[in-house]
Amino acid sequence: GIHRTWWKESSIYQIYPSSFQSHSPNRPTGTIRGITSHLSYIQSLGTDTVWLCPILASPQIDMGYDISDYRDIHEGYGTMEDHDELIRELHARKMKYVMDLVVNHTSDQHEWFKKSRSSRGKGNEFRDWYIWRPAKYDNGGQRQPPNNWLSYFGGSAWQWDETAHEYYLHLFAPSQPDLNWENPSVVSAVHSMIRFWLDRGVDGFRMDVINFISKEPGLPNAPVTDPTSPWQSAIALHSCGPRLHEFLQGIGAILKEYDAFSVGEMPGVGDEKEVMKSVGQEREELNMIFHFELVSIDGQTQDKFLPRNWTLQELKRIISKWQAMMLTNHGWNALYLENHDQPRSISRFASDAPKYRKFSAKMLATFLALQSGTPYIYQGQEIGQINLPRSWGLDKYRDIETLNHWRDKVLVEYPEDKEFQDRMLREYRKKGRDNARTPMQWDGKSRNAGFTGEATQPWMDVHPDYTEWNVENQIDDPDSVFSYWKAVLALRKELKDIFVYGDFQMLDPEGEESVVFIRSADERNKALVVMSFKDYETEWQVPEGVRSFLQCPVKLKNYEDEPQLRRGGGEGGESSAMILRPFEALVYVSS
Ligand code: TEU
Repeated sequence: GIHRTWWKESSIYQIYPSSFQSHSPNRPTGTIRGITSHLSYIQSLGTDTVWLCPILASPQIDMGYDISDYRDIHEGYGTMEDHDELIRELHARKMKYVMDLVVNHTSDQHEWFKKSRSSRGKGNEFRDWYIWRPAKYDNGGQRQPPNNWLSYFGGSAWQWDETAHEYYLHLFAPSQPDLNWENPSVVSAVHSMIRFWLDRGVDGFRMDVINFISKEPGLPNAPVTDPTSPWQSAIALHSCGPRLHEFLQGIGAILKEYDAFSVGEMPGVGDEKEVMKSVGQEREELNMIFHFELVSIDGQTQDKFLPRNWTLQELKRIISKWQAMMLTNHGWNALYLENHDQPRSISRFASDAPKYRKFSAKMLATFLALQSGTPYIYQGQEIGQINLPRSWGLDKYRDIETLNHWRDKVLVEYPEDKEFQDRMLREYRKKGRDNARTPMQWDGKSRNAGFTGEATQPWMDVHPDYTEWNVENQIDDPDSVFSYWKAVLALRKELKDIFVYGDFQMLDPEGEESVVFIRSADERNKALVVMSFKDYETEWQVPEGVRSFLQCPVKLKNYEDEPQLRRGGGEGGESSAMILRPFEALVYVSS
């Protein structure tokens, strides 16, 4: 059987500190004390581990994923004392605390980088802490970057530095230089920083783009996949390099000493052998990883804002692949549909039309939380928050990824093409990271939804639908999205032999309308989970071996009245089809 442990049974609540809660009425962003004030709320949802996006000192070019001091708290969020208090309060509630570990890169304002860039001389012991390379010169004698790698935030992944006349590598913004993990001093500095936080009470880490820390030696050019650009997506060359597992085991050994938890963010990873090296139980590297196959389903590889048509069949293939992979190899899944980099799941995978929003939210909660794995709920997801209003212009957007895309790509490559520009603006509203970054909607009455004081302009506007969609309205309403999340997370815990530790079987892999799976502990204890992904009525033909479930109690449903079954002509008059209403979700449990 599966090895039992707390982080498999846990549900994790992700907080975006900038947008959660300000403890003071005149702050434009959330604060750590604001977070501490809501721990009972988080616990009442049924989540018992909290992951905070970066809260360390940072110039905030990329919302804290650009750290300038690994041992200090970002001023706008509070102090070290506030942070100690948060940890104390979490532990007093028997909750766990997961910190964001960002060690593929630092901010260019970090002391290490300031020293590194100061000279190329032999005496500069920090020079080799980052990835520096001399320029190349083309036939016309023009200076060129060392290779053709594309940065995630647009343009070349190399930045020319005037001080010592070399380029440095930055897979993200130029203000986020990549650390050189080939240098043992970098590795030991990271290790000691990890210990520093574990000693302060941190229970584990979410590791930012952790598969990027080992790159292909020699940093060769990437193959040309986009002939219209000099810069090419190089993920195969800058991720999962030859020393990745050595580095992960180095970190893993420290985590083991402290019995600490880990989840690695791993864009571009999908190969079973590679995945199992990182999360295979016996390898002691990571407990679980975030993969990107599901959230990449609707975008193109070279540019996520270029839409891609997808089918429900593809979605089911991805789910089945990861469920089977982990269950057969004793790995473990991290389940997510939302985070601070992704649009809201209702808008993306179901429907945010007023008539369907609540059904969609509940259906997706069922879909996420009842798979095998540890579910991550991103702040606001539990009350059904949706993407930015269609009416918002770019002036309300804040994210470097979207704003760079507009400035460096759309305006440069399509300066006259009004139609393309409008199309891209619509795509930002579908996939831009800002969709998930509006402030948390606590109440419907005060001007900033209770996020900060009414006289303060928040760093990002509150979504105008807060008047209706907010925590206060939902917390005591048994029919709310919040109450449904609570119920589904409680059911998962109550029947953990089935929902946490049980097997997974996808039914009807080809069907384009619904997702149906079976979770089972053994022959007697199992559940049938049925979900419609359509905004119209559909019919699901229930296979013979599955029909007996329809006599079992319905443990969860998102429509008030009973499921609509159609009786077949056969003997016994067993039901043979289900009529599913828009975004209907049903959970039958046999035991
Ligand atoms: O994200 C890594 C990552 O792959 C994303 O940048 C992704 O490419 C993009 O969001 C999808 O469009 C992590 C953090 O979660 C993200 O917030 C940071 O910006 C990034 O790393 C750099 O630290």
